[in-house]
Amino acid sequence: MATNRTFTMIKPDAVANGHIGNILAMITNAGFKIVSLKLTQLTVADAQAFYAVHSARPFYGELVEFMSRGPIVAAILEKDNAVEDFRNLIGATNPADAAEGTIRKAYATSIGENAVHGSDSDENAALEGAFHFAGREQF
Ligand code: 3AN
Repeated sequence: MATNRTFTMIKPDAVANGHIGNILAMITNAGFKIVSLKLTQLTVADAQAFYAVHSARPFYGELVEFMSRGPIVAAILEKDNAVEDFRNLIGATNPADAAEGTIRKAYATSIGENAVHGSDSDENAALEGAFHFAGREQF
């Protein structure tokens, strides 16, 4: 996958709270093009695999339970400097530290339930996008 792509999920908290439309608007208004998009739900096994890198962290069980408890929106986004620019758009992991104008400042409720995921590297963006989308679903 090209390095101008990143991967995001609108997490179960933000979907349940009715924020899909507003979050997608913030994403497209910031200049990202949506190249893949779906409403889906992670199984417990999916969430364990997706967050395997965090398996030794104390919050892993809570994170897996949260991420599999309801529907999410998965998307691949395209923009120059996509990974870094999207991390700036979503804001700090803890919404208490997130800057004004960021998605987490607007919609996250806690460090665990923080509304959106954004890939942290080009390599992970490619892996995470491929986790959710077949090649024919990437435009
Ligand atoms: P980010 O999502 O900003 O990249 P990571 O990669 O450190 O943050 O953490 C992945 C996810 O794990 C977060 N989005 C959040 O849902 C959860 N998480 C991170 N830190 C904590 C924590 N201290 N307590 C509970 N959940 C956490």
